[in-house]
Amino acid sequence: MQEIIYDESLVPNYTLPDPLVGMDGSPVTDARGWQEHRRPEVLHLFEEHVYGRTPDRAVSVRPEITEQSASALDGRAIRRQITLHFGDVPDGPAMHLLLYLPSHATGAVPTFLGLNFAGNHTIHPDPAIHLATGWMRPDPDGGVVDNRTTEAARGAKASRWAVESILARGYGLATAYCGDLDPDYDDGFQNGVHALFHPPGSRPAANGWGTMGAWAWGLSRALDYFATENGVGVDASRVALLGHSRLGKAALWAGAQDERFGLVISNDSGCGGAALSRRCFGETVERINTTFPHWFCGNFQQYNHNEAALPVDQHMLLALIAPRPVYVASAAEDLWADPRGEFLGAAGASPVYRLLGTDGLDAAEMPGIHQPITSRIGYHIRAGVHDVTAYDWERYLDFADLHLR
Ligand code: GTR
Repeated sequence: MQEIIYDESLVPNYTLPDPLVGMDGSPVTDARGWQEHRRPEVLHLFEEHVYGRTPDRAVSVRPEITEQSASALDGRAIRRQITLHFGDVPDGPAMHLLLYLPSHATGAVPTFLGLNFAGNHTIHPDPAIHLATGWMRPDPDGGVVDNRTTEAARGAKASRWAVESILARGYGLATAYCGDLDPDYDDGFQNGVHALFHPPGSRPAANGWGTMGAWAWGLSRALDYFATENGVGVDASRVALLGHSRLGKAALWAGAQDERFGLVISNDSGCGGAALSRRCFGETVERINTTFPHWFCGNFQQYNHNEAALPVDQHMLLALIAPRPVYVASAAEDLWADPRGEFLGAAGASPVYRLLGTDGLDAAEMPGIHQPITSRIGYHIRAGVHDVTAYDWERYLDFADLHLR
């Protein structure tokens, strides 16, 4: 296994693939060349080599509103809990969405959408939130017993979800437990939504989707629902996707594939997210593929300790979101996620954003701590550890005010 590098002077020399030069060597010189030729090519490269191909076969989705209240959170919110049942089989996979909307909203509102790690009931102490069902990874914050969540976990992750601030600033918040879509362990792709597409016992091909693909797929199904159910109160043209860490990787992949998402936020997404793989700083491709062999596609394993052979790097994932606003955030003590690599990922996407007529990332150098950049590619690094904090949310709300209103 490669040594873990936490020292800038040990970062190997590398050359990034140019997002604006096609595989055949031809330069991309205008928006049309990007949109019609290079963008599909780059998307295909990420499907083949990194995340795997998301099946395009449609499955039936049956929405069911399981609970709602017009006066949740002391009258501040409208709360809806909606189950999206996938496929026609009874007891098939289902995604349980929790939606809060500002109670003072008139009409559909811009809404943050993000998966959570430990169940909807962990994001706020609100006693009406349904307890998550299904397999759950043990949690350092407690509340998980025998891989099932319990009442003790209610509100345990509330510090990561600035629900009251989001509502006060006129936004909605929608979330679902990532394990509804695919439980986060290597089970040979038998459970979660993979089971809808693969006969029992079969594995996806070497370019088939893994867990990241399943999580991203679910985010798009939530957006489908918001787009078709006008009455639910979400403005589907202004949905800001957000994810922390592994769920930040999934948010970026969802935003790259599905151009309906209006804004995408990566919070400390690191390796396989916003950070450049070629830097080999902190978590590497080899380490992530070893610890989490189910996250990416089989082909990604070829790049273990072999990053230079990748036809892409993560700046090109961010470029796939162009010209839509994207925000990359780092934490100074989160070296595992390579803050500088995340910044350089954002910087590397900038030429595509500029080609498409935006200001891209308006920074020549990596900014200091707590000096947010708010151009079309946004970026900040805050003090502290791998987490989502009130500081991060304030920046995301400011960024959404600027770019999503
Ligand atoms: C780590 C993993 C990271 C990141 C993180 C998280 O164990 O190595 O890539 O995803 O988990 O999701 O918090």
